[in-house]
Amino acid sequence: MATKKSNVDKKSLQKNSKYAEYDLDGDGEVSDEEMTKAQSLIDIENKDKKEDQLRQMAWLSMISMMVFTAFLFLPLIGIDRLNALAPLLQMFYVAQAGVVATFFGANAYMTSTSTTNNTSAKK
Ligand SMILES: [Ca+2]
Repeated sequence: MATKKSNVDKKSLQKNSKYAEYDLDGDGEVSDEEMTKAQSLIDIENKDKKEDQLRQMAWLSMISMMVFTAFLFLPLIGIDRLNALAPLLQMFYVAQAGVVATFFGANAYMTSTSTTNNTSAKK
């Protein structure tokens, strides 16, 4: 009776489980500590991907402003068309600069909060 109960208490992963890779020390058991470690690794990877994406957006905004400005100086675009599009162009520059400014502002804010957290954790 006691052996039957211990069999019910013992849990195992299904065959070819995607969680089997979280057995980091290879002892055949996925411990709570390994699951926590794996979760924090996933969180770090996701945060890294998110930061990469934000950086790419900021670069794209800066490059698009430069390319667009260079494009406007080409003789392909008539002065009358430029005058007609002036309000749209102003909006474009403000929006792109807003993306870049938000990126730098958010970065500065996150850096200051993480520095504050680190210094308060050391105390
Ligand atoms: Ca293990």
